[in-house]
Amino acid sequence: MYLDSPRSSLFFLKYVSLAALVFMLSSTSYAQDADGDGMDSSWETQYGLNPNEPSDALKDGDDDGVPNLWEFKRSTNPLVGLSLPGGDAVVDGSQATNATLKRYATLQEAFNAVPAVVSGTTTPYYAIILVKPGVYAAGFTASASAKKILWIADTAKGLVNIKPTGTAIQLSDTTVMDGFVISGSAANTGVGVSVVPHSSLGGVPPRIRLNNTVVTSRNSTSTNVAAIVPPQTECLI
Ligand SMILES: [Ca+2]
Ligand SMILES: [Ca+2]
Repeated sequence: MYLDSPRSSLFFLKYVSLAALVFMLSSTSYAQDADGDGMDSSWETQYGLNPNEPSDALKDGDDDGVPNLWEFKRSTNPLVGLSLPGGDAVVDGSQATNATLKRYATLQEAFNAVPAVVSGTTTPYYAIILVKPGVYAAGFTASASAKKILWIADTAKGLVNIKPTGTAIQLSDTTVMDGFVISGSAANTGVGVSVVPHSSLGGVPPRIRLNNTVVTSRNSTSTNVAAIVPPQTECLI
């Protein structure tokens, strides 16, 4: 059904076949992380990353849509585009939610469904959610739970447009979003992307990357202005 999109097809197939293994694809144990970016120094050196530069964690050297940090946490190769981890949930607004299939009608349901930690541990889990094309009338708020999530818009079949009336998205922990259009309704109220650090981060702003993502026509006080707040948050675009 997604065969015209090699990247999303592989992603989807891996999602189906590896869903049962998702909790096993977790933390590879390495000894040292000199720059504190979540990736072990020896792994970074092995794959040509900089073990003394934390900003490479959210970059995507092989352009497969999966940032280096997720490649490390999910034990895939950051230099090979066909080496992809399995997804944890699919959002499809055209179909009813079916938790057994890990398919959800809304972004919030998918956020709520993916795990925050590796099963049976306190180790953070790096989840991946694929979002099918469509106009989504509700975004999501991540304030309730600290979760590290990669959101990938499946743009092969069309636009993935998050278009609610109020604030579209509130992020509170490490997040990468790739391929989205976040736009305002006619009322044009609310912020596009709001960042509120989760209490467990001790006031440290989470790392955020919006890749191939457009935020437009959203602001709480004026019209036709994109808004990402607060501006001091580390945010790679
Ligand atoms: Ca690094
Ligand atoms: Ca990658």
